[in-house]
Amino acid sequence: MTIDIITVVPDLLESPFSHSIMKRAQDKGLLTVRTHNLRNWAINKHAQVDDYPFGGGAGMVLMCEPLANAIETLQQTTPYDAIIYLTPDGKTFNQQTANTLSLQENLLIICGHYKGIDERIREKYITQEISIGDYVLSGGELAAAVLVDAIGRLLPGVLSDETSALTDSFQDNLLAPPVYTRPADFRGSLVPPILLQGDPKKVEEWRYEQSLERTKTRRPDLLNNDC
Ligand code: 6GU
Repeated sequence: MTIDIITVVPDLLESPFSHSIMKRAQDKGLLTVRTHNLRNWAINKHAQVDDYPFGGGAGMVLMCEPLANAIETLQQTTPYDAIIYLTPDGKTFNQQTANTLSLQENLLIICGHYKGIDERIREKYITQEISIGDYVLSGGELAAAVLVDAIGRLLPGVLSDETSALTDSFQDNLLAPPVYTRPADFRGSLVPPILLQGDPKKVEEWRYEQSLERTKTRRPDLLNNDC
C-alpha cells in the first residue's frame, strides 16, 4: 500500500514512521509512506500557501491553487482510491474505518493547518473527511500519523502471528483483556493462576470473560453497536 501525505510541516511526520512496526512495514515493502511539502506548489517566491479568509476573522486558510496543483501532480502518477482530508469536522475515525482503508492500494491524505483549507478543494477533490476525535489539534499531521499507524499495522504480513491484529481491542467490539508477564509474584501481587496452568482453552475463556467484563464497565456503548 502507498500512502501519500500533503503537509506544510513534513518534519512532523518524519519520526512517527521511522520506528518499530511502521519501520518494519516499510522495510518489508508492504507500506510506502511519502510526505510532500505543500510549499513545493507555493504560488510565489515567498513560498505562500495560505491567505486571509474572505469575510474576515482570525486565522489563515490554505489556498486553492497550491493544493489543487499538489493533488493533480500526484494524481498523474498514482491512481488514488481515496483522497482524505483530516479535519475535526470529519467522520470520527475508528477500527472499522481503519479496516476498510487498509484494503485500499493508494491513499492520499491532506493535512490542514491554521483555519483549514478552502472549501472548494474539499468539494472538488476530497472523497472522505476524517477526524480522530472530539478535540482540536493545531494541524492534521498528528492525525495523519494516527491514521497511517492504525492502517499500516493491519496490512497482511506487517504483524507476526503473536501480535496479530485479530486480537486487538475493538476488532470484535470488545476491549482487550488484561495482560501479565514475569514475575508471577510482583511484591506480593499475583498473576491470575489460570494463566499459569497451561490450559489454552481455559485461558481463552478467561480472556473472553475479562474482555466482556471490561467492556461492560468501561465502554458499554460498544456492546450494542455494530460498527
Ligand atoms: Cl483530523 N485535525 C485537526 N486539526 N484537529 C483534529 C483532528 C484532525 N481530529 C481531531 N481533532
